[in-house]
Amino acid sequence: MIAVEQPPSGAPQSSFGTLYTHHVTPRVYAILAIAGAYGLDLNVIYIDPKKEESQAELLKVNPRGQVPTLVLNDGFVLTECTAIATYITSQSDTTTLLGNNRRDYYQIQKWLSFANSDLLPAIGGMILPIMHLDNPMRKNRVDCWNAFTLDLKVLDAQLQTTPYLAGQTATLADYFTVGMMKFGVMVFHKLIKEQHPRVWEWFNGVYAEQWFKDVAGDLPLLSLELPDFSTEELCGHFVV
Ligand SMILES: N[C@@H](CCC(=O)N[C@@H](CS)C(=O)NCC(=O)O)C(=O)O
Repeated sequence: MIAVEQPPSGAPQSSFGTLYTHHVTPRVYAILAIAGAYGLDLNVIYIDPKKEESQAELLKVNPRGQVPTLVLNDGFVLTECTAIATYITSQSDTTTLLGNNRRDYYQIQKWLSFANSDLLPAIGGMILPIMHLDNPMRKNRVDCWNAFTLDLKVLDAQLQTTPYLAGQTATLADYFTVGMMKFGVMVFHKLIKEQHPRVWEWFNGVYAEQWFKDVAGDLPLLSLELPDFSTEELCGHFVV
């Protein structure tokens, strides 16, 4: 028998913020359950992605148009389900759900990342087609192109507001993201430089830190003949 541990109660009872979600999304179950168990007064807005007006409401707070999105009452916006789940859980200062020590905490972060970026896409990729539902996963290069260009806009919007992703100083978020972007920049440097000069400036500034560059290596900017990734014609031809 599997014993399911109940989250302890005792969190503050004040109005907390608004959570945007879809009616069915596995990314939100734990967030809503823990918020409920901790008595957080969360206003939940169910977005219907098929309805333009509804989706427009979400786009006002998250240009990526994704759920979950958490908006606190002071206007602070948090996206990414793992960050939201951790934030909601940490509202109880007696919680045991974040482990007993720092090692536990980082193991928990590992499992959140694993479940979100490996497990769920694998399950969705199998089940959604069976249910004849649109598969929002990155199924071909057109999808990836659309996601990438939108992600650049999200980075740009943040970097217009703060010098680094999480504020005034460089953090793990910057080095981690720059590392993730290396090969994208090597191939799409022209686009980034022309359309997102602020992202280009930030990327190069972070990459230039000698201790980072020593590990990440040189950054050759390639001149490749690229297809027009945005064209519909690619659908079906270049499935990856
Ligand atoms: N990286 C985001 C992904 C969120 C995400 O893809 N949410 C889905 C619903 S579970 C969504 O909003 N899909 C619509 C879209 O990508 O346009 C996270 O981990 O929270």
